[in-house]
Amino acid sequence: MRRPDPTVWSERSRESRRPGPFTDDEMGAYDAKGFHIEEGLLTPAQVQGLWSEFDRLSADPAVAGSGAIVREAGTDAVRSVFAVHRHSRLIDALARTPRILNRARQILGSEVYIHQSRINAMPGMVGKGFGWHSDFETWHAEDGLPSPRALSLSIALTDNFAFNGGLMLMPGAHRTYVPCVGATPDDNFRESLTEQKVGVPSDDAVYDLGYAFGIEQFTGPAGSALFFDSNSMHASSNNITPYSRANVFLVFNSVENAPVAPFCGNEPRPSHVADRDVVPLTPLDGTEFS
Ligand code: 6CS
Ligand code: FE
Repeated sequence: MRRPDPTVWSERSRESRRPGPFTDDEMGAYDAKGFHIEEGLLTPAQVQGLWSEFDRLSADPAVAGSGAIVREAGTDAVRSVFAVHRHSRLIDALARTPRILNRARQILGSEVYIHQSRINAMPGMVGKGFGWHSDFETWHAEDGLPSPRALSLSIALTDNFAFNGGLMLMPGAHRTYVPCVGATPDDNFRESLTEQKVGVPSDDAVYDLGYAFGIEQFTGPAGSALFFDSNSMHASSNNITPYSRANVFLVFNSVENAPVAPFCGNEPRPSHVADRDVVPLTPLDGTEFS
């Protein structure tokens, strides 16, 4: 179905347009493609700080006890750590850094909060990819977000190459919403975060979108950033190289897009995967994320 919603919400009406860090050209490109890539959003030192947090959180029994650690099927290797903004003051500060927070506000045209955060480790040799999907499909059906007024920021914690699972996106496909047939199993997240089988587009839909829009890939040195619309069609392949592809993801949702009852009819997902506490993020008091 054609997306009825805008992509850049601050353009809804000129007077509501939010100035912000993105230039008009960058906003135009984001509107058309559904994503924006830039190198050097973070310095190597800042990346190192996040990497240390990942190490700490991955080994923290309290984090594991909360269910926030997802391991690769059949191994002990960490696939994802969720709710990292809740367990790490440094990652909370990253989300509130003005030059990052204001980018999300500019695109979403409102105050924002974190719907979900995670570090996807994509470990070398054993990191499994993510099949083609729209995050919004899940966040609408299983978390109850009414519209795609949300975006993800993915920051590379290791060099992202074409060969070690770099995230692929179909430029422009975010304007098509692919309904997924079938009922959502209860507690689907217990399987979907390791391998998503439900709520993914049919092969025919992937063929149609792939041939219509093509594929681009987020690659770049550690510290590079990808901002992408919640309804972008994206995927990543298995990582059979020795080089892990670890990225931190912050999902900014508009405070005007608060979750309601999940549209699939199931109970809401747990807070470490979908935070239902809609409190606008306050910017750090001018101090840069250290
Ligand atoms: O279900 C979710 O929220 C997660 N699933 C995928 C495949 N991407 C977004 C998110 O991490
Ligand atoms: Fe995703």
